[in-house]
Amino acid sequence: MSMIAAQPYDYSFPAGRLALIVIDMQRDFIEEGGFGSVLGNDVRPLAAIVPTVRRLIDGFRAAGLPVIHTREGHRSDLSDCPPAKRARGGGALTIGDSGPMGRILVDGEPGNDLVPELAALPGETVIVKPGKGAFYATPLGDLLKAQGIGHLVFAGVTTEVCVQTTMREANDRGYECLLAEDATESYFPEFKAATLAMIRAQGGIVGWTAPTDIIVAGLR
Ligand code: C5J
Repeated sequence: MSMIAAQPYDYSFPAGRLALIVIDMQRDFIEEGGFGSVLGNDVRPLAAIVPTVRRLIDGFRAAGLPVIHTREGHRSDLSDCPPAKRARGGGALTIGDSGPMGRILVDGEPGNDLVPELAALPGETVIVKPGKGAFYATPLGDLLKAQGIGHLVFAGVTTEVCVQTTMREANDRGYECLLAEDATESYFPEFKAATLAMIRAQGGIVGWTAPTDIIVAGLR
């Protein structure tokens, strides 16, 4: 087993059986005019983690380990978007409406693209997900099973919504989950801090956390 110094205690993983899941590093959340900013958020803290996420991705690529990207996106007819989700937010624009980067949170629209610095390489998987969790209504679980992966490192946005939801989904399915502390971000610093704390509380009830540099060093 290989080991990464983490909280609440060291994270062990079998070499070659670890994958990185990068959650929703798409323009909708990170650039002005997307879903995040339409909801009234300041997107700059999320944009600031792009170089750190890139360092983590590069570490996995250099180690020959899988990098899986997700995007939160709906079909253009919104048949996979519950009316309750569409109604939420109360802003001027909502899911499916046309904004400065095309239709908001719709697969195939410019705003749904990953930010260019974090674009998937040919051969890397991109999961388009209609929910906050990446296992719900996607092939992610089958894909991981087929590759024999039981250990997952997480990065991306937002910490307390799509990242945490996916980590909890993964945890319930038996995956050992490690969150890269500085490669995830929230529009609300207090929500990020609380999420990191609750993940690693009670002996790692949802998983582990560690800084990106420590994780990358542990892959070598
Ligand atoms: C949100 C996400 N916050 N990717 N999505 O609606 O966290």
